[in-house]
Amino acid sequence: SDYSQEPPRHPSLRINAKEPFNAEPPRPALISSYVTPIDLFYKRNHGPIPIVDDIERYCVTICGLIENSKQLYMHDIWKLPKYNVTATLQCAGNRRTAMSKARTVKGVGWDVAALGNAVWGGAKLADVLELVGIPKLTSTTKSGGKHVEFVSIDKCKEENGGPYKGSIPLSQATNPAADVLLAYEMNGETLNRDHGYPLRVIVPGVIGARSVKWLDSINLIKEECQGFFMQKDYKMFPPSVNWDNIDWSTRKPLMDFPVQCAICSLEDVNVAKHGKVTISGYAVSGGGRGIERVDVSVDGGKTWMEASRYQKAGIPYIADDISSDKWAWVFFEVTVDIPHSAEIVAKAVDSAANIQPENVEVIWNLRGVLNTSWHRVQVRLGH
Ligand code: MTE
Ligand code: MO
Repeated sequence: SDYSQEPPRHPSLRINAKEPFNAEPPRPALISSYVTPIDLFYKRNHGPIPIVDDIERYCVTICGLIENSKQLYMHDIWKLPKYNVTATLQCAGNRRTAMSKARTVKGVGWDVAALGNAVWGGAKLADVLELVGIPKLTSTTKSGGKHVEFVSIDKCKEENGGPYKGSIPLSQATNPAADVLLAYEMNGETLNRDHGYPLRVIVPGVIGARSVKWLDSINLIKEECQGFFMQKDYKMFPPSVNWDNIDWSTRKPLMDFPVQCAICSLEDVNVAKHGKVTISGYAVSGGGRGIERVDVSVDGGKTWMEASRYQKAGIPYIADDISSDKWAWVFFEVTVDIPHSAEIVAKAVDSAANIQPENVEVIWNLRGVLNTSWHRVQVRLGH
C-alpha cells in the first residue's frame, strides 16, 4: 500500500492510526459548531486515500440485476436535482477505547469524537436509480428483498487488496424520504479527498461504514453484500462470544445506529473548582429518530437533571418536529453545581423511548462496536 500521497490534515486532530489514517477532533472542538468544519471532521479509512485526477473521465457504473448497465459521469449526476441533507455520520467504533478498558477489544481506538455533522450536497440515490429504470419506492413497490451494493475505488487489506464495499436494502435506496445521497459536496464545498472525492454515498441514520467513499460502482444484487465489512466486521456479538467461538454468519450486519450521547466539555478526568460548571455535549440516534431527552447526573447516576437541547444556537429543539434536522445530532447543555468530587454522567432518550445501557459491560463485544453506554467523566475538586 502506498501512503506517500495522503492529503494534508489539521494539526489538532488526534491520530488513532497513521496508515490507514484514522483521526478525530478533541472533545471541545467537536461541539464548537453544530455543523462540523471539514478539517475537524473525523476521518476513518481502511487504506490509502485514492487519487482521482481526471474528473472528466471519472464515472460510476450501475450494474447487476438491471436491464442495461449504465455509466454515469459527474455531469450526469450534477444534472439531477440537488439536495442538501444535514446528517450526522458516526462510526460504529465511536467510544471503543472506553469499551476496551472494560475488557480488551480488537480495532482502532476512538474517544467520543468518531462522528461529525455535515451538510451533504448531492443527488438522491432514488433519482439515480430511476435513470436505470428502477422505480422509486411507493406503497405498492415490491423490492423483492434485493440490495444495492456500493463498491469503492480504494484498496484495503481486509479485502485482500480489493475495494471497500457495503450495501443497503433496495427499499431504502429507492425511498426518497430515506434521503440516501450520492454526495459531491460537504458543507457547501466540493467533497475533499479524505471524505470521498469525487463522489460518496451518505446513508443517514446508519453506521458510517455503509456510507461508502470514492464510489466506483453501484450493483443491484439479490442478497446483501458479501464483502468483509458487511460479513466479517461491523456486527455486534454478545459478551460471551470470543475469537475462538465466533461464528460470523449468526449475526446481521449493523445498520441503524442506536441512541448515543457524550459529554464533550470535559475530559475523562478533570480537576475543577467548587461552583457552577456548564456540562455540554451531543446526543444522536439512528433511523431518523429524534432526541426526546438528555439527563445529566453529578452523583454517578443517583439523581438527574434534564439538559436543554438545541440544534441551532438559541433555538430550542423539538424531537421529530418538521423544523428540526431529523438526521442530525442535537447539542445539550446544563449548568450544575459541583459540591464535591463527582462522577458526571449523561444519558439520552430517543423519540422511540430507546435508552442507553448503564454499563459498558452488558454490551461488551469483541469488536468494540456500538459503545452507547452512559457517558461518565470524573471531576475532582482542586483549589
Ligand atoms: N468508504 C471507503 N471506500 N473506504 C473506507 O475505508 N470507511 C467507512 C466509510 N466509508 C470507508 C468508507 C467508515 S467505517 C466510516 S465510519 C466512514 O466512511 C467515515 O467517513 P469519513 O472518513 O468521511 O468521516
Ligand atoms: Mo466506521
